[in-house]
Amino acid sequence: MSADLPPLRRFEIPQLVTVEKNPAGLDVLLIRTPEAQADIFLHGAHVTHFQPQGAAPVLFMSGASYFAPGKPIRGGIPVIFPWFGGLEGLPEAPAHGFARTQTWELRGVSRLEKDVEVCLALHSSPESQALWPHEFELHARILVGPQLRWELEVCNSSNSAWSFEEALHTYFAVHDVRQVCVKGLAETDYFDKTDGFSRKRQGADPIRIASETDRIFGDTVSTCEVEDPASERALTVSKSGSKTTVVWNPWIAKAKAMPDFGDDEWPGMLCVETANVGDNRVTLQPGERHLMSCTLSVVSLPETAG
Ligand code: TA6
Repeated sequence: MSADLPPLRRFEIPQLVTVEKNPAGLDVLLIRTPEAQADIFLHGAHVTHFQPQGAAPVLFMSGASYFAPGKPIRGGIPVIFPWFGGLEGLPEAPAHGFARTQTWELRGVSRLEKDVEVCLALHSSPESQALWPHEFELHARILVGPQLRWELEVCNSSNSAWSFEEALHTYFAVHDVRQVCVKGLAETDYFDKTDGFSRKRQGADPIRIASETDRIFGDTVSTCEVEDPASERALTVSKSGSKTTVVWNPWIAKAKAMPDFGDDEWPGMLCVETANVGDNRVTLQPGERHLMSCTLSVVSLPETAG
């Protein structure tokens, strides 16, 4: 789907950014600065690792993840476009769209004051149009520094309007999901995928995880916070251009059912996803663009107390 990649080494920044091939032959940028570390695969524009200086890794990565053409990486921040979940009317379509399994084109790597900026792009192709018959351009801008900021711009490069769903499907690393809570979604309606997508309402209390949890919260622009007392930190995700937040943990049975996820890995992760899904899907007129972003931060828990 992408043109031949230019020689990637020209994007390297001495002492800060190198471009390697992982054992499966996928190209990956290794960012190592005084402020933070991150790994970004061109496969799916996938951030698989983010660790601010002085903090533990922020993102969960499954030890059983595939790293292969056409297969999604399990963990980090999968990029979901142009549909979330299954594609209505095409049961054989890949779950969560095709953006996460295509090779994105590396457009630029720059050193800013405290960040490294990485820009990537993905354009429609005959393969994508066989699944989703629209012309589009995706532009990713990822800032790696004390925080991680992910900007996804969707452009309608066709001459007719179309609608899409999207998500930055962030897998947070937690000490034990049974001991964390999620703040920011109080008094918010959600669809409960574990209960036939029935519509429910989160009460005043933070979300706690005590079983398989798969909730699609609509019409919310809130910043969310994953409080992880055992790690003495909170992970926050603030967002723009997004009206949906998804909270997911597979728990025991679903973990066992995923071949690219270890049976005993579910306590160590929690997804809090920045999205536009269902009634929050976005419609673009010809030539229109839409920007969604999320910013991930680590805060030591005493600072968030009260
Ligand atoms: O975002 C939650 C969810 O839709 C879950 O229902 C589960 O399917 C998860 O995404 C992972 O999906 P994947 O296609 O990556 O296995």
